[in-house]
Amino acid sequence: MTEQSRTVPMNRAGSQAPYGFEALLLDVDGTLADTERDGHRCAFNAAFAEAGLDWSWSEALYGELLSVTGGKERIRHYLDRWQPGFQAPADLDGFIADLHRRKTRHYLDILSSGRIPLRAGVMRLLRQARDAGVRLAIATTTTPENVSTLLTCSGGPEVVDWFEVIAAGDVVPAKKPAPDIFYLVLDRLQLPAAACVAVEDSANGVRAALAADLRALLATVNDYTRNEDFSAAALVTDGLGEPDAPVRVLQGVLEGADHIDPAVLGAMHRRVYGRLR
Ligand code: XBP
Ligand code: MG
Repeated sequence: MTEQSRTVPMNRAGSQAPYGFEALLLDVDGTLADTERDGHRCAFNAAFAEAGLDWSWSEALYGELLSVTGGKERIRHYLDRWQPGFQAPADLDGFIADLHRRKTRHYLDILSSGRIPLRAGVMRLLRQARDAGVRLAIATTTTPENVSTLLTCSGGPEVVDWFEVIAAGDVVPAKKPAPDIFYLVLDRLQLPAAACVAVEDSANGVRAALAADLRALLATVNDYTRNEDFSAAALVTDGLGEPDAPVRVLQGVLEGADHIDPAVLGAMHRRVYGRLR
């Protein structure tokens, strides 16, 4: 089965819309795990060194480069903006693709070392959603193999199959903030946006989700994204939290809860759509 869509047995509960929504659509980088600073950034730098290039993306510079989604697109943006004098080879696309293949190899090594844990609450929420019969899907800009390796190495070998759809990377013509990847997931799930909840970590991701009319949208910010514009998200927190580690609410309401679970997401969904969709 390709990465874009998987058919797995109905969730354990086998029920539909247990909390008023049928599917949970999750972003990967920055949402499931803080992969950018110590993962992707280090892999890019290792690829540059391996290719004999004296480029090195600092944490600060990488924070600026994250405004461009997609690793290949990010390299091209870096060349245009920060290396205007670079003598690019005639086949620039091929040069960038080769650098990105090298980067992905280094990134998979980093993931396989287990150095990038899932964010607090992610496994709990996935289990709770799955047990409640909420369908799970991924909508990400990153390379498909990065997703399965992160889920396997940081979640467990069984976690990949919890996702009915994994839509990732170049499977769509336009990456976030374009809505394409979310449209692909909704199409594979055969669901309207109003039947779903989405979770993102960046302004690009929020824009992409909202452009796909996924208005029941939680943003869980991180160090790279906390100063971005999340005003259009239904709920903004500093993460998913845990029962013994309350989240901080940056926008919206938790109605007495102190961490994100399917009931909180269902309440957010009801606030957005009302009881009747
Ligand atoms: C984040 C991205 C990705 C990663 C790098 O994806 O924009 O491009 O930064 O991964 P998302 P690749 O937040 O949508 O999960 O180099 O494989 O693109
Ligand atoms: Mg992200």
